[in-house]
Amino acid sequence: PSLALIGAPTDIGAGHRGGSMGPEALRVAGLKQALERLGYSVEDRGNLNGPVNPDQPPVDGYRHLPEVVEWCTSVRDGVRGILEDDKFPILLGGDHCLAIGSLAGLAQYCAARGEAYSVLWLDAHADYNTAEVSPSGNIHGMPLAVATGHGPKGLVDLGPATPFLDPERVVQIGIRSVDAVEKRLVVSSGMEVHDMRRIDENGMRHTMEEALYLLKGLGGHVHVSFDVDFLDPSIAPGVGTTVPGGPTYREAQLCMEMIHDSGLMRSLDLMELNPAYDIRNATADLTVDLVESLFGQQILSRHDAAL
Ligand code: DIR
Ligand code: MN
Ligand code: MN
Ligand code: MN
Repeated sequence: PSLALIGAPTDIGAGHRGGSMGPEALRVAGLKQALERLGYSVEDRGNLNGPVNPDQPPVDGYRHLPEVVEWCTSVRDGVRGILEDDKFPILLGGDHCLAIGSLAGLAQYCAARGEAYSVLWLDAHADYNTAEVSPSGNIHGMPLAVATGHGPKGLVDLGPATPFLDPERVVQIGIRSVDAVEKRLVVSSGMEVHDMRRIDENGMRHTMEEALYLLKGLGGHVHVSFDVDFLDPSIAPGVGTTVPGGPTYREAQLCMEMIHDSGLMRSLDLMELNPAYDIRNATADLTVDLVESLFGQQILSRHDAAL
């Protein structure tokens, strides 16, 4: 199918400033041209608009809640619009709170067609905090809790119903930073969490085989939400919240190649890239490199993209 890029240039949900420059860094790294080289037609819909970051402390456990609601509403409508045009949406973040918007847009689209959807969440963090347990109040640490129904009015009701994501349809890969109380919520959530311990023990290959087998069995649309801090900081310094011990370059490439080969992916978020922390745009370049694998680039044969 044809692909459509849409940028959400904001760091409204993060604790560090600079993620707002992520969409442009991905463009500078040649994301559109790389996908075109793989044979896709790619439309760049430009950037969404939203409120500036007021840089305020949390109120009632949330930083910038009204602004996050505004941004996520426009991301929801932008992503749903791309799906309704029968195109594959690629959201360029922006911090990971915006995934609330892309999941809500996808949920609306799928609900209108009686389809189900599942989520493959590539991240160092579980992103399952609530205001009550979050140590920061930053909403980028909360998107999966919100989508599964645990969060503030204004966000939990962005989809076709509350909740708008079934935790049994969430598979996480790469997790290695979960806050103290968040752990309990994650363990009882019903999400399938492949943390780094499991990747160490079973390897990326078996981890992805299990993850993709589960997603295939669940059926429906599969959304991939890629938080760039999933990657080891030695190869991906350009994020606000690095956590040591992430997937290596080879492990990340294999992960992306296996997602591609499964043929399951129908939409994508590229989140948390922060050029203010990057080194000569290397993390944006790496992200584009990994996206090429996600869309079918292989070392030798390049069989026709299954998408
Ligand atoms: C931490 C950091 N768990 C928090 N979260 C994320 O503030 O809730 N960093 N997602 O990227
Ligand atoms: Mn993260
Ligand atoms: Mn995240
Ligand atoms: Mn490349």
